Amino acid sequence: AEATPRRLSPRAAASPTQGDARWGDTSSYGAKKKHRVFCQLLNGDWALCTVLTTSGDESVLKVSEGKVLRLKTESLQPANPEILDGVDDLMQLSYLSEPSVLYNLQYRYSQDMIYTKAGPVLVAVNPFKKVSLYGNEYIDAYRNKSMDSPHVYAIADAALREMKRDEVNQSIIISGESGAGKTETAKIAMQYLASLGGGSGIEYEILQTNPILEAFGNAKTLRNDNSSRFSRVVQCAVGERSYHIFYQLCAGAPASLRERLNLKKVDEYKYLKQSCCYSIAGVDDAQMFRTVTEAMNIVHISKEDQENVFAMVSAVLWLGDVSFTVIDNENHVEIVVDEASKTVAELLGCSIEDLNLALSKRHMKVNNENIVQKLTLAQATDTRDALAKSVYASLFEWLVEQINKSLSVGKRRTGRSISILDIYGFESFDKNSFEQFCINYANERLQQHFNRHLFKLEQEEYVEDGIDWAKVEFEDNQDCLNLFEKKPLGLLSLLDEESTFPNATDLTFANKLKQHLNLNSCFRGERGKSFTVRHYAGEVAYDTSGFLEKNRDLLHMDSIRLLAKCEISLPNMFASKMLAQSDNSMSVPYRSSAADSQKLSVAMKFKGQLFQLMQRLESTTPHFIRCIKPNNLQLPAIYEQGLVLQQLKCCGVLEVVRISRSGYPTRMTHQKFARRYGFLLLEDVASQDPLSVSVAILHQFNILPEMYQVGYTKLFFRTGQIGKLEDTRNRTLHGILRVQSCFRGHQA
Ligand code: AOV
Ligand code: MG
Repeated sequence: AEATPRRLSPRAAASPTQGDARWGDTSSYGAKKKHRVFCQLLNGDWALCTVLTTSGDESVLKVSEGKVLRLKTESLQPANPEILDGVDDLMQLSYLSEPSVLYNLQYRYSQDMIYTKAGPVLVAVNPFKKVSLYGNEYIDAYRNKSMDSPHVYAIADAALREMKRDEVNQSIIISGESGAGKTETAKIAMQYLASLGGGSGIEYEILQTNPILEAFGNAKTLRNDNSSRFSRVVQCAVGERSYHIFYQLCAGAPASLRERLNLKKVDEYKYLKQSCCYSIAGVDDAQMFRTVTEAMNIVHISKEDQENVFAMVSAVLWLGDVSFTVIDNENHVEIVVDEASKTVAELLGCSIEDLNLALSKRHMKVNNENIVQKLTLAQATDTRDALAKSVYASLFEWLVEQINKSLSVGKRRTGRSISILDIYGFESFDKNSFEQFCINYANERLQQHFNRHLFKLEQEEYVEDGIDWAKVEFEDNQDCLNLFEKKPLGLLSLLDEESTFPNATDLTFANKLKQHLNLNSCFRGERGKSFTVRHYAGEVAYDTSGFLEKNRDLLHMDSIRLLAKCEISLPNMFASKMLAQSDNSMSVPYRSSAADSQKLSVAMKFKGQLFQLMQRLESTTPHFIRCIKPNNLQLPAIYEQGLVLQQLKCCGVLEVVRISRSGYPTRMTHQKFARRYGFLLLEDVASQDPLSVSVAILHQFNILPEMYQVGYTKLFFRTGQIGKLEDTRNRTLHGILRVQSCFRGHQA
């Protein structure tokens, strides 16, 4: 409400829409009386208002009832005509500026229409409350096409139809930031597909995997009470929790199991204690434990395997409590023989001596000679934590494998699939580390996939309608991908090279990057340990602190050998798998003399997995869903424009819009165009065919030849063109109405 004249905020000033012809001809826009325009308030939000008067370079605006503002006319952005309020596809907007897009999404959101299309992409704004858009009635309506407003169901349905029609595998790619609703959306898509089975059979079993995967793979974070996570066993920030299953097991295990696994209360474990957070509002962990075990029964994980799984969960918790005593004046250590170490040894099925050996010594081969190095307290603690992490990671992998096996046993397979990908989106924080580096690299790859797909779709439509395709420009992000992937002078190769030098530090790494990459247009060296990458979604400054350490993430051979020795089947199996992985580490075997773990670096593994994923996706027809988090409070009915805008950019939604803008985003059949605007013509065209009428309209209104193309069935327009015609049409209609009412006035 405290709107006063102001300059554009830095955020708005930096936006790609300002003065950018590709976004529509906003620069030539002059505020006319009664026009609807957007003005920017003090808090940076855009408000829809009406022009009362314009004089000189200033306009007087009505912002709301009784609220009037005087602003520089050039700071205003045009708004779309009222008939376009709340359209269900952003592509239908005549002005596609940032305020227009934000307004349209907000308009729909306030009416619980959380889904909107942006061309081929579905945008989903998290309602943070139950919305009545789901369930069998809706599923049926989308299946028999009696409903066609944008929806996850519509996407799942399209995937299904196209899979059958084209006999091609499909994928539904869901992205967005933490808490935006990716996992919920994935579940809604699964629900639609599962309903095909009529609520039983394999589809039902697939749905039942959700509670299991969430128990072992999700945790409470500050941004999301049910966040899909991947590494947080040994470290957890205040106010967050580790994986749900730890709390569920401690709260819900029956007495006999509790005794066998020697379970304590959650606040007695070091790993869980550090965050001072043990419960989630509205969630009953004991009840969830029963849900999880029930789900495990349904997907045929045997009671024995379940017990083994929980034994590993307990072992991980107890590992955190294993402590060390210093045995000499060089700070070398041995494990303390107490309840913690005894319990771990028992649960894993090894001896205390073996556990001690693995955690307090390191065996190395130097110049073909075996030597044993004693570990310091810090090294031993790291080794212990690395073991806990890898046991948990192996456990998760094993569970996924079991579930996949059990679901495919004896089941008929058609050979076609729909994959649902729930993947973290582009991240840009105040401080960005190795995690953001990997995530953003993955998103850069996905963005390329997305662009190419979009490009193909557009091309097909243009070719089909016989228009000149060469005039459409697309930007590619290949340069940024090269910056990451080029050998030997790309970010990933340089990181790996530096990771193999025992004396390298984060600073030497940063300097190396600056030395080799400073001429790359997507790269900029910063002071000290930082560098900036120009991503498709904007620039991100990375701090190299911890990069080398995180990239090495060594699990020492001693730990793997320990697991291999264990008598219990699970750890044993984990170890043989890790050994197999390290044996065929074809690329970049670690030459480091500091540790003889023949192991791929984290970045290389990540790249390998990403390539596998991309390969799989390339062979599918993709469907894209972009989830948006409208506020950070996880509360309903709060729509923060700045937050939404930033995500629209990061999710590539504004980019889709921009890409489409560089083509001919507005399409209208000859018939519809002639019907809608034909009456504006001065000459009589009643007898002419729609195409001739259309051409006459284009001429009369001086629409420049480069602003449109005439296809076989449709007219294709650059942005903003239809908006102009609509304005004229409205003015003319208003004129006619005025004349009519005047006429009626005279009659009276
Ligand atoms: P995420 O998967 O994108 O975050 P979730 O799917 O877990 O986010 O959604 C976060 C929360 O938002 C859920 O627990 C719900 O309370 C709410 N929510 C999301 N979508 C809907 C919906 N369609 N209807 C009602 N509530 C919804 V992360 O895994 O943290 O990146 O790592
Ligand atoms: Mg998630």
